Amino acid sequence: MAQNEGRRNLRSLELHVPEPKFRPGDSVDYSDLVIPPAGSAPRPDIDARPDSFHELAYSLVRVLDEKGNAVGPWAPRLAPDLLREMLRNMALTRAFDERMFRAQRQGKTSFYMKCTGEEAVAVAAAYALDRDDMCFPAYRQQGLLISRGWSLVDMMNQIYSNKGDRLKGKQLPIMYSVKDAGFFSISGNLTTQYPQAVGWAMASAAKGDTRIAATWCGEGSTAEGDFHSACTFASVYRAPVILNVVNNQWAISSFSGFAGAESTTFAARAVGYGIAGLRVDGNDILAVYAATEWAAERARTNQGPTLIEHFTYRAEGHSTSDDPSQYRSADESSEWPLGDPIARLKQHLVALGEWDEERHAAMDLELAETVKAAAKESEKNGILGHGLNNHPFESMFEDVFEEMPWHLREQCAQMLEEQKAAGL
Ligand SMILES: Cc1ncc(C[n+]2csc(CCOP(=O)(O)OP(=O)(O)O)c2C)c(N)n1
Ligand SMILES: [Mg+2]
Repeated sequence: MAQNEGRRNLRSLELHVPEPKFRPGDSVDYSDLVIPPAGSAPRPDIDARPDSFHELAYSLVRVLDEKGNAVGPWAPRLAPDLLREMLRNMALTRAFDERMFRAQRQGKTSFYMKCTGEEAVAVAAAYALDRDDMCFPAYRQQGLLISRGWSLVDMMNQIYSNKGDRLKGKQLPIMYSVKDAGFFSISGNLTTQYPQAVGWAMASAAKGDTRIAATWCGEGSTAEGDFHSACTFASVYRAPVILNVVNNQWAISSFSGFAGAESTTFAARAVGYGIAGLRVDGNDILAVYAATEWAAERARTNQGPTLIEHFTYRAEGHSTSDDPSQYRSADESSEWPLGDPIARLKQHLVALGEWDEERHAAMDLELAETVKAAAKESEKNGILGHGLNNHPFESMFEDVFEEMPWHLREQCAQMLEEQKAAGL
C-alpha cells in the first residue's frame, strides 16, 4: 500500500537539495553578490550589547576600498612598518605553501594543504592577538605560526615526518603542535578545537588569568555538533574567546550551501546564541585585524565571546589529494570580487607611498630563497620514503600513556620479533 494512500489530495513532500551556482565549464557571474562599500559598516562600542548590532552579522566589515585606501570607522591606522611586516608574513606563508605543495608532488611528503587566498585571516589575527593568547586553529592557519616567528624548519620537519619531527610522525603532515607559540595541536577531526578553545577560555577566566583564546574552523565545519555545543558554553559563561569561521565557500567538493549558506550567513549563527557576531571581508587584512582587535578587547573586558565570519574564497584545491576542476568552475577564483589579500595590502602600501613594484618583486625572491634554504636544512633530517626508519618502529607505541600498559608492551615486543624474523 502506498504510504500516502487516503491523503491523495495533499501534495507530496519534497526536499530542497542545494546545488552550487557554477560547475566546471560554466562562466561565473557574481553580480547578485551583495558587497557593501568599504567603510560603510558601523563600529559598535566595545561594551555594546550583542543584540544592538545584529545587522553586522549580515553585512560585511570592509576597510580597504577599490583604490587601496583604508576608510571608515574600522580602519585600524597601523604604522607602515607594521603593514609591511604583515605583507611579508602573508607572502612568506604563500611561498611556504608553494614549496611544500611542490615537495608533495616530488614525493617528499604524503600530504599538504595550502591556504592560498586566505592568508589574511591568520596573519591579521597573529597581530591583533597577544603573543600569549592561546590559538586553537584548524589546518589552514599556518599563517599564525609563521607570523609568530616559528621556525620554518621545524614546520617542515613535521611535514616530512623526519628525524627532526617533534611529533615523531604520529600526526598527518601539517597537523602541527607548538606549545611555545600558543598553537594547540591541530586535529584532523573537524571542529574538536571549538569546545577545547571555549574550555580553555573558561579555565583562564576561572583561574583569574588575563589570556584569551581564539579558534578557527571552516564554514563546512559549522555543521558539526561540536560547533554548537561550543557556542552554547561560550554564550552561557561569556567565555573570553573569539570564534572564527573561515567561510572559503567550499568544504572539499561540497559548496557552502550544504552548511547552510543559502539560508543565512555564518555570522548569523551568533544571533541565535546571543553572541556578538561580525561578518568580515576576509581578504581585507585591515578589516580582519580591526575585527579581531575589537573582539579581543571585548573578551579581555569580560564582554564575552565574538563569532567572526571571514568571507573569503579557497583559491586552490582542498589539499594535495583534491582536484577542484572536477566540481567547480575554474573562473570562480579569478573572478572573485574581493580579490587577493596580498595584492590588496600591497595596493594600500603603494597608495600610501610606502611600497613599490621593485621592492615587492625583491621581497618575493628573497622569501622564495628563505623557504628553499629552510627546506634544504629540513631535508637533512630525512624525507618520506627515505626515512621509513626516521623514528624507531617501537616509537609508535610510546608517548600516549605515561607508563606503557602491558598489552601495548606485548604488542610492541611481538612487532619487533616479527620484523626481526622478516629481516627488517
Ligand atoms: C569529523 C570529520 N568529518 C569529516 C572529515 C573529512 N573532512 C576533512 S576536511 C573536510 C572539509 C571541511 O571544510 P571546511 O570546514 O569548510 O574547511 P576548509 O577545508 O574549507 O578550510 C572534510 C569533510 C573530517 N576530517 N572530520
Ligand atoms: Mg570551507
